[in-house]
Amino acid sequence: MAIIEAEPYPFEFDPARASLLIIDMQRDFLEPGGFGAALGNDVLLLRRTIAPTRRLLEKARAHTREGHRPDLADLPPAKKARGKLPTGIGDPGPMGRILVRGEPGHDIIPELRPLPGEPVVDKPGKGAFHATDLDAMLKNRGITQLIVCGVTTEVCVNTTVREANDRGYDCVVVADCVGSYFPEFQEMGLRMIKAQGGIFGWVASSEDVMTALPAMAP
Ligand code: TIU
Repeated sequence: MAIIEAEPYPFEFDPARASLLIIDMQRDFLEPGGFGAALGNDVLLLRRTIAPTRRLLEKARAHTREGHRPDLADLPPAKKARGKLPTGIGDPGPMGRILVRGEPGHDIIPELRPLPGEPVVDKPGKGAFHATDLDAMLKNRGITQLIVCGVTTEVCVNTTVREANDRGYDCVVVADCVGSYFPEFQEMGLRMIKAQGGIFGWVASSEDVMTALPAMAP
């Protein structure tokens, strides 16, 4: 057992039961011409998360990707219609069809590219547990604690942490490894998780997680 200095109080970290979960660090969210940009966002705001996430990745790894089947059979019509976007999910853009599996924009960004054999969970929703094998994969490996990085703080990261909390996982969200297109949502997205005695989980810095990580199995 190791301790991660975290808010609202120190996290009792059990490396044998912990997994690093990196949410949707995809070109479609972090590079110009993808879904994040189609929504009207400055995608460069998310890039400060890359270097600290890379440092954590050298210790332990598992990724998610938001995206849909090429035939869009798993895309709810409500999700497609949302925002009335001129270029939306499934439409062609500079990085291929937006948020479609197999397209360049759907790839994890090159800086964090998964290693061969590394678990990658393809998810059609914002939460990583909805319509995926993630819960079974974690349970089969005896994982009860998640160290969570990725984008965006208030959308896919928050949704996943809430889903994980309801399924009995303890989550530590790494503040400098999660990012939002909106600074106020970054702040509030983290405050919501750790408020009320850690109602959904803990928040820690990558430095404090790194200090505890040497004990974690790769
Ligand atoms: N739009 C936005 O902030 N996020 C998403 O659509 N997906 C994820 O957060 N991955």
